[in-house]
Amino acid sequence: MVLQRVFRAVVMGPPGSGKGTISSRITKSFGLTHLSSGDLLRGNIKAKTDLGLLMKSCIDNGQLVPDDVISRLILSDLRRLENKSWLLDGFPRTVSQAEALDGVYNVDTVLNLDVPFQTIKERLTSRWTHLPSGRVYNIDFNPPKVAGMDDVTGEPLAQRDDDTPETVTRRLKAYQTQTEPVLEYYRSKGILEVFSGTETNKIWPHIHVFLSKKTT
Ligand code: G5P
Ligand code: MG
Repeated sequence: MVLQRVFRAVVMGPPGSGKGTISSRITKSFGLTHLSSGDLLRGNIKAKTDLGLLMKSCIDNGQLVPDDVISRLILSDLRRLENKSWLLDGFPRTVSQAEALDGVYNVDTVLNLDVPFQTIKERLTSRWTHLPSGRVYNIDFNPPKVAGMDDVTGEPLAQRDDDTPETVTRRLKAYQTQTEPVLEYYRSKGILEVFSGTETNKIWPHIHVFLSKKTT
């Protein structure tokens, strides 16, 4: 589908709720540019930039990185996407980040993936990621064609350092205390759309119908 106007969306949801998985389906179907704050930070860690080295322990411990750091990073990337439609994944994650985004751009819609915490814990320990692109796999749900290798590049997959059971628990806590208030923020603006479920394949058709209507 070709978008008829510039469309700006945010996908929210707890760690492991399927934001990355849904984002790749949205970009394939609707042609938005996907920007993931987590992928951006992991890219910096991999490239051993000053910022990456500074933020690594924060991320490995399951804590959020400081608001000003991530806001600056994302907003400067968005500047490159002037007049393009985009989908933000993992940003904003605090009310202060949402306010920073609001100061510069109008967001058309916020999709919230409402997936129970119990479902999430099981998923994350069996996740494998192609770090350069952010493509995600799961041993049970969407295994790669060749075990341990990315479908597109054939490069090796890795497990994220923050996918251990203890760190996942800390990430879920950070989500409850710091990110859930962002849902209220967008609800009060009338742009929050909630999609509840335990399976991405069942949530996806609802998102597809919703976005098809929204983007025409
Ligand atoms: P990230 O990278 O933003 P999280 O914790 O928000 O990380 P995460 O872990 O990337 O989110 P996701 O994208 O929501 O999860 O989920 P996913 O990867 O698509 O799916 C998870 C797994 O489940 C995959 O293996 C997938 O294949 C599988 N799966 C999907 N659907 C199904 C299904 O229906 N069934 C089954 N069985 N499996 C399924 O952030 C990381 C860190 O970066 C920092 C923080 O430190 C954060 O902890 N950070 C920020 N800090 C401050 N502010 C920000 N804005 C920040 N952004 C990132
Ligand atoms: Mg993700």
